[in-house]
Amino acid sequence: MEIHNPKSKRALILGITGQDGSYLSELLISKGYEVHGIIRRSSSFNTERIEHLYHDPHEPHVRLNLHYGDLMDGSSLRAVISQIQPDEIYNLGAQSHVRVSFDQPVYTVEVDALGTLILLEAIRDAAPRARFYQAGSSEMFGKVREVPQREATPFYPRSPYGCAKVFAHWQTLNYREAYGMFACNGILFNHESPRRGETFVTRKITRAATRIKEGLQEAVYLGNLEARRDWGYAGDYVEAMWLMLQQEEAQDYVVATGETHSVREFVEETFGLLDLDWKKYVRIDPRYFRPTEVDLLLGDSTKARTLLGWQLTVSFRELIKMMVEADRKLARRERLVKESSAMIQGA
Ligand code: NAP
Ligand code: G4F
Repeated sequence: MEIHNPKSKRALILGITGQDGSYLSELLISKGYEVHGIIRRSSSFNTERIEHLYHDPHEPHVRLNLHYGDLMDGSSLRAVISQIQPDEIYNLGAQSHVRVSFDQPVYTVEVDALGTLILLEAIRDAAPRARFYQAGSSEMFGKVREVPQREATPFYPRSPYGCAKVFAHWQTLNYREAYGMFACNGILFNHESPRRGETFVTRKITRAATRIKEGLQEAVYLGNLEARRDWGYAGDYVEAMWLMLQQEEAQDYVVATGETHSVREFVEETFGLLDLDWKKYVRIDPRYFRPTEVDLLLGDSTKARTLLGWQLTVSFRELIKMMVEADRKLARRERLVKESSAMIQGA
């Protein structure tokens, strides 16, 4: 199987400020790519996860190039794509929180479903030969029709977010078949890291447990502890995205660990690493339950492992340890800042 020489290839990333965008940028830069990203204007900085990769564009060693744009704004996307002429385009941009999608269903569908279509149209118009990656989700399997879930498993989405991702999946596939575009869907199961957004359950747990350990917080409020997820490490998953775009033929792939664990197990493991009895600190709040839940996710990534040669490097327990260690450092810093400001006030 031929792997194209990535030297001096140009990539454009939508969602570059998010968890996956930051890991993917690091990966592509390490492979010698010229990386471009679309960012949204916000009233305060939202580029914390990629600050370490950013260099002054007037310096010769510039590695990361940022452009203002939005998935809802086709003209800005078309202009950037037309100017850059990327070899590869990764659509990681989304309102990605499932619970929030019940509160903002129309907005979520606009960005995640319609936004993908707007982007596909811009690519078809301005750079039809660019290779395209669409960030699909195991949330599309929803009320699962078979266990484990694989590429051929029928979708049964259980949230506005899941429905929007199903639309984007089929549009991507349709652009591949209708216009011969090199467009791939990655059907990625949950993947986490120390850079995970703080309102997703894994990070919420590691952040809370380490703050409790440092005396900064007394309890954490969670929803459904019985839901089961197939959790992997984000750094491994962006490698799969890249591999998909290096193949001779565009296809869709499931990316998963093949292990499933409950939220309760995640809690037990996290608090256990900190020598804390989780039952003393975890409270249940109905606010965090969803109108419809995805009870069980377990992926079969045989195709990705066989055709892409994709491999996992971080296990469930190693992932939790990595997140706990990073959040412990953060909590220690927070405690020190709090203590020194108390000392200054008392002086
Ligand atoms: P994330 O941390 O929430 O990042 C989402 C990114 O999308 C952010 O950069 C955000 O920008 C950007 N974005 C939001 N609305 C946008 C818009 N209207 N136009 C352009 N960009 C917009 O998500 P993630 O965990 O990295 O996930 C990356 C992608 O994979 C998402 O599409 C997600 O749905 C999908 N996915 C994630 C997982 C997972 O477990 N992490 C699993 C399956 C699929 P701001 O910083 O400006 O908000
Ligand atoms: O961490 P979560 O919010 O992730 P969820 O809903 O599985 O979605 C994530 O993974 C998808 C892939 O399957 C992505 F497509 C999506 O973008 C996102 O990255 O919730 C995981 C589970 C759920 O069953 C939820 O009900 O944890 C349960 N949970 C229990 N208490 C909680 C909480 N979830 C959150 N966010 N907050 C809680 O307090």
